[in-house]
Amino acid sequence: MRTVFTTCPLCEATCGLELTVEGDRITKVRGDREDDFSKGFICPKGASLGTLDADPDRLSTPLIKRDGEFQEATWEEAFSYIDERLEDFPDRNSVAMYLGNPVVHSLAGGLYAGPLRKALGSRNVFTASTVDQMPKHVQVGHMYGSIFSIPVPDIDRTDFMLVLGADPFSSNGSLWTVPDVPGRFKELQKRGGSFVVVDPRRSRTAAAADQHIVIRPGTDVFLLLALIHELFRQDLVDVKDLAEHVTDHTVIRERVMPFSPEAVEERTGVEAATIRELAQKLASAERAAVYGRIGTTTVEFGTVASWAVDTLNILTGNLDRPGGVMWPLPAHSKRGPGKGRGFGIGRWHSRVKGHPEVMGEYPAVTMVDEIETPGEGQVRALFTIGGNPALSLPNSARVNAALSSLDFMVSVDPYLNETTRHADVILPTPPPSRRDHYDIAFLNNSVRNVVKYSRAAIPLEEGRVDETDIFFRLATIFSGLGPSADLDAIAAMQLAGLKQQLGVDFEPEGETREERLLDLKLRTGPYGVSLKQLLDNPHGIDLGPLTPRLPEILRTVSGKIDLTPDPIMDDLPRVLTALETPETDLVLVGRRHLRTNNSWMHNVPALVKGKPLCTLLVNPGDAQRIGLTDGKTAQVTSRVGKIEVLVEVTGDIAPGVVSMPHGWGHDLPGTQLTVAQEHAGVNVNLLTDDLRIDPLSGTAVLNGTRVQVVPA
Ligand SMILES: Nc1nc2c(c(=O)[nH]1)N[C@H]1C(S)=C(S)[C@@H](COP(=O)(O)OP(=O)(O)OC[C@H]3O[C@@H](n4cnc5c(=O)[nH]c(N)nc54)[C@H](O)[C@@H]3O)O[C@H]1N2
Ligand SMILES: Nc1nc2c(c(=O)[nH]1)N[C@H]1C(S)=C(S)[C@@H](COP(=O)(O)OP(=O)(O)OC[C@H]3O[C@@H](n4cnc5c(=O)[nH]c(N)nc54)[C@H](O)[C@@H]3O)O[C@H]1N2
Ligand code: SF4
Ligand SMILES: [Mo]
Repeated sequence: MRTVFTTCPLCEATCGLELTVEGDRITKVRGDREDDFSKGFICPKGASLGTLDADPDRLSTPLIKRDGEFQEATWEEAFSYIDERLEDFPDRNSVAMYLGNPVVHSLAGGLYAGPLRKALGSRNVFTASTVDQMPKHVQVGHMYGSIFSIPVPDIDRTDFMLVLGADPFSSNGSLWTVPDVPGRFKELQKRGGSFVVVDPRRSRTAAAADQHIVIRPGTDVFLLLALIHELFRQDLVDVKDLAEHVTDHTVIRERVMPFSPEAVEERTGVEAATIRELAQKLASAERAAVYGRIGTTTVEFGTVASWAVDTLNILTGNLDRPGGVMWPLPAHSKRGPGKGRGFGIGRWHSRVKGHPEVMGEYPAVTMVDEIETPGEGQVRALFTIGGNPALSLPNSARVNAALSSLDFMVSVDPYLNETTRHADVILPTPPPSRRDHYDIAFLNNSVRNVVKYSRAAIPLEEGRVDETDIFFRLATIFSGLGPSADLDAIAAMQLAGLKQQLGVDFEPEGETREERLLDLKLRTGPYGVSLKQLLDNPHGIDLGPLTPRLPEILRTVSGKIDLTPDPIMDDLPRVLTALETPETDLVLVGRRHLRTNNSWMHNVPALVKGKPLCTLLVNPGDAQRIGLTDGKTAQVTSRVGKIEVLVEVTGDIAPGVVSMPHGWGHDLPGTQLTVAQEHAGVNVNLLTDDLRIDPLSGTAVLNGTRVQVVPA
């Protein structure tokens, strides 16, 4: 029996875990109380890591589909087969790649997802970002010059927080790495601070808040613009120390003129007086932070709403200031200021619908167009890497049909699920316990500067291939080096090149290629920590509270924060048109439950037991009007589809709104998910509309889908 300290890889909170390991099994999981950052916090998902890890449905060997049947294969066979089959697709754009959420949670993804995309050399790259946070990347790209410069609420030092379209008590934070969200909000209240939640549903976060403002879905943009309007009207704008770093802020006043509290009152369902008070609260707080998530990004005006969130933080002088919103500084990041090249989209456009490229990818919703539409450059092969587009993308029926029409498909994924059943080759990734962990992505969003590295808790079995090696191997295949190139030699060459580029003369240390690369990044990073130091500190190293980063962080050409980027300003007329278009239909929104993780953790018995989680929340008034009964089934219809789902009547959801979680619908044939199949639920994305996007970022509209509901 051994005790191993590691980091939970399941969500963005990055909690420290204390694992008890017996033989090749995790027999107990606890929150690591000595982890300086998470201080022992753990949620039901983290607590079930042992079961997830040992899930008998996990694949352990590659599968190759021959004559419609999956057969076990060796790794050599699988890689050779992929290499051979790729010869059928000389046009690289006919090979697409879809990268999903878990890619951001692994060292493999952090180090090699970029090179993998590059090696493929196809313009048809899609990721879960465009069903999620892409508006935020685009907005910060335009304002600060770099897509990853997303400021995070400094919750531990703030006095007031405004949370829109997020339920961090359930999601544990997103684009905001903040272990123990409930504890930190409680601390905020204890020291006399308060927080307000804007949500059409009384979420767990809304229930704990000092004030819950119920809003009509998809209308946060109007509320946010009205708040900006009020700051100007009441003369509450005060950019404080930001003055020297921002372009002229007074011009914003003109831009938001049409969006008075009175003008947006009806459309948002939020009373003008409430909006005025909220503006005062925000401006009068000593230190305040505005935070918007899924309900502000996967909507029609995601980019403008994201701009408005940061603009509120700037106009109240709360950007880059303790207790406001701040930029973390990861230990592996490059030291010092970089070149100000600015940011733009549309370096190339998608073949079928002419969507501009954003961050080198196209909107995930257009993947089906590229697969379905004949002609030169038509996508005929697909690599899915840690993604389940068959459930996670809007208009899933169309997605599934498109996936089944492909000539060749490869999935890098531990499960035979709704997506990978369409594959010709599945390359299974090892369970979490068998891999080294370092959070490349989330240290960028962390509420404290921390750093931690953990080696695999249990050694990888003989004959298994690590995910880092799968990515690296695929990259060499894409690069034309064949299925058996010498990865060590290539990595050594790359490391030498990087050393030269960074002008270092020390030899990076570590047992693996990835460790040596990480050591090089860390030692040349802003704190100069080494891999060895991290290995000596299994609970992580605290590098202190966030510190101001202006102007060093800016990458705009002007060297200033662009407060009024043209693409965003040019979208305001569209916002105004929408404001003037009344909307009375019943609309559908999403939600998350603490015991779920998108589509792929419903195979863990402890997480799906009890009351069904996949229900349609309906307000009692609506239920009565429509004739729906709690515990009975409703038929829900949208432009794209029709489903039947269990009804839960509750006053927690606003009138005129129904809510359903995503990631369910595990009753499709050809999968191997024993537990999930018994708790199948229904796929909400059979209703969401693939034609609705935020054009500035290509992000799908997943909240505010018009639906008709009747008793089934
Ligand atoms: N209606 C609606 N739809 C939504 C959302 C919503 O709010 N409403 N949310 C959207 C959001 S925010 C997101 S991020 C997307 C997620 O969309 P996806 O990323 O497409 O889907 P996931 O459900 O996260 O699926 C993850 C896949 O990775 C596999 N996997 C698990 N662990 C690993 C691993 O270690 N390595 C590899 N290679 N694979 C692994 C799983 O088996 C699964 O197939 O869904 C989006 N879809
Ligand atoms: N337990 C759990 N944790 C997760 C995940 C999970 O599936 N389960 N997924 C992870 C992923 S990939 C992500 S991206 C994050 C997302 O993290 P969050 O953004 O915190 O996600 P949600 O819990 O879906 O919260 C969104 C809230 O927005 C509300 N909402 C819907 N539409 C609107 C609207 O138009 N306006 C407003 N103001 N509110 C609206 C919903 O009612 C819901 O309460 O969570 C991550 N963490
Ligand atoms: S909150 Fe997230 S990181 Fe923490 S234990 Fe739960 S799933 Fe893991
Ligand atoms: Mo996400």
